[in-house]
Amino acid sequence: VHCCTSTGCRAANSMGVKKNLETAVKQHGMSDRVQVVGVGCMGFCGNGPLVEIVPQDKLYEQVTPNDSESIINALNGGGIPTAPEGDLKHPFFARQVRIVRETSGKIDPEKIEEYIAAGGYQSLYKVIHDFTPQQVVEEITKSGLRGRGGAGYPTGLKWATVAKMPPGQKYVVCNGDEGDPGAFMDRSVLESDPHRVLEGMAIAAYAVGASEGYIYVRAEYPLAIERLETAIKQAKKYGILGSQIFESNFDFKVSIRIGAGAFVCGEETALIASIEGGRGNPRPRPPYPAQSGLWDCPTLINNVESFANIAAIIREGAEWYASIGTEKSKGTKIFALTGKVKNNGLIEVPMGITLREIVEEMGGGIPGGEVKAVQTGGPSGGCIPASLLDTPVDYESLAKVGSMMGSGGMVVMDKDTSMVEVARFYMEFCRGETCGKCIPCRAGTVQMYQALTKIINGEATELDLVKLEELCDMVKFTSLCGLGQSAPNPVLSTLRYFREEYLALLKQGV
Ligand code: FMN
Repeated sequence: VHCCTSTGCRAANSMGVKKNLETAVKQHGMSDRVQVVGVGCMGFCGNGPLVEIVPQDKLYEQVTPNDSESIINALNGGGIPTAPEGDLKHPFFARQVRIVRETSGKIDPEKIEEYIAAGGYQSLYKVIHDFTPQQVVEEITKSGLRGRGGAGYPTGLKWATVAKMPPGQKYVVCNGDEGDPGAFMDRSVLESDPHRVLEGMAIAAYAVGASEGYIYVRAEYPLAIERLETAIKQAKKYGILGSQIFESNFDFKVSIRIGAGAFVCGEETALIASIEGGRGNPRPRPPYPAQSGLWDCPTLINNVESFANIAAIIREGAEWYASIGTEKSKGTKIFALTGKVKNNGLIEVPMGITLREIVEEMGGGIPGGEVKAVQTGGPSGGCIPASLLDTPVDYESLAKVGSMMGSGGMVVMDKDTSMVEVARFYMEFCRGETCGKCIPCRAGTVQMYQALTKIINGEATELDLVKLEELCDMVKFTSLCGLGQSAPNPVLSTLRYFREEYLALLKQGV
């Protein structure tokens, strides 16, 4: 009996459900046949707490502690569970292709033995014994994997750059800062399968010649931190992290660094400054972290989901991975599907699937309503109108329609949503999160916020709208880092597709 113990279900008291399931198993005298396992995220977070009966493939949703007894009683051949039964054949589950999340919700994230039993750490063993570091870089390059942290930079190319730097101290850093509103993919991966991320980091370290690594996780993710700590301890005990891994000459140790909840600290140069103990401010690039990063040493920084793809690529081969997705966007992507859509939660889908398939088939559409827009890419992304729902989800197509893949937030909006309010919401976020180091972003986000408020209050004229557009361009092209460079995107995309909503709020005259 699998019971989700990740943050989403925990918030709805899945720990109470698990405790009562355990008691019921004992009371029914089934302890010799039935085991209650606390597993990671199953993905259907909006309908939690979730309980799955394996191997019967039965899913129960919105389970309360009071339902637990009836679930175990039914297993024992008596009665029907009082919790609603879910449908594992629903497109929400059936259309997923699980690579990163292949064992999420299926194993106990606090037990390394379960990860190993599911094939975990075999890829690390394989590269250490059968691959040269250069062959690992070539394999990742051939797979076509691109960074899942937002920008989609080719992972193999980044690894090659760090590998080519002269031997000496190098670092591998995992970016688990995940600050976008509406995004919780990386939290779920860290909570549900911490060893998968550690394995990816260790393979990367072997490939680029690093012996030390850091995982930067935001303090708002206490369960992810706790499970990572446990995972690191267990891996050390098994000789999988530390010195002479798998009795080879390869050493790799990993430490956790806890962020204090600043969105800008997810930007790679700010993240490096934060790990070094300084203020999390970005700096101009070049030099890129791959050339000069942590303590001026070559540093490989990848996102949680990027690292979590690595073990499967090594196990199944680059060609297999490259056969999934589109010509330029390979593999799968996890999205946090939220907003007005019926089915809320995490989905892992092949690149190239359309927004319509995600929102209408998997998400079940908007009950009794119509989709007005889908926001992707968080505060750096944009709002895509319903007329473009047939857009394939890949890096290039999303950029073409004025949004971006981003890290995986996907918020569905209905016709009651004011798009000007949406633009102001993201601008309020950026205004609060700007580090203040460069003037365009520090002053620009405040001024854009003020301009949007003036429009919403019905006090702006057409001239104010023109000024807002000029301001967007200025901030976009002159800010120091990606935060400012992309902060105008939600305004620009809503102006592009929903201009009439802005115009309707303007007062006459200049
Ligand atoms: N990348 C992440 O992986 N997680 C984040 O939370 C994150 N936040 C960012 C916030 C800002 C303001 C900016 C400009 C960038 C952010 N990035 C984030 C992107 C990182 O700078 C970097 O590109 C990424 O970690 C590289 O990993 P990847 O190649 O695997 O995507």
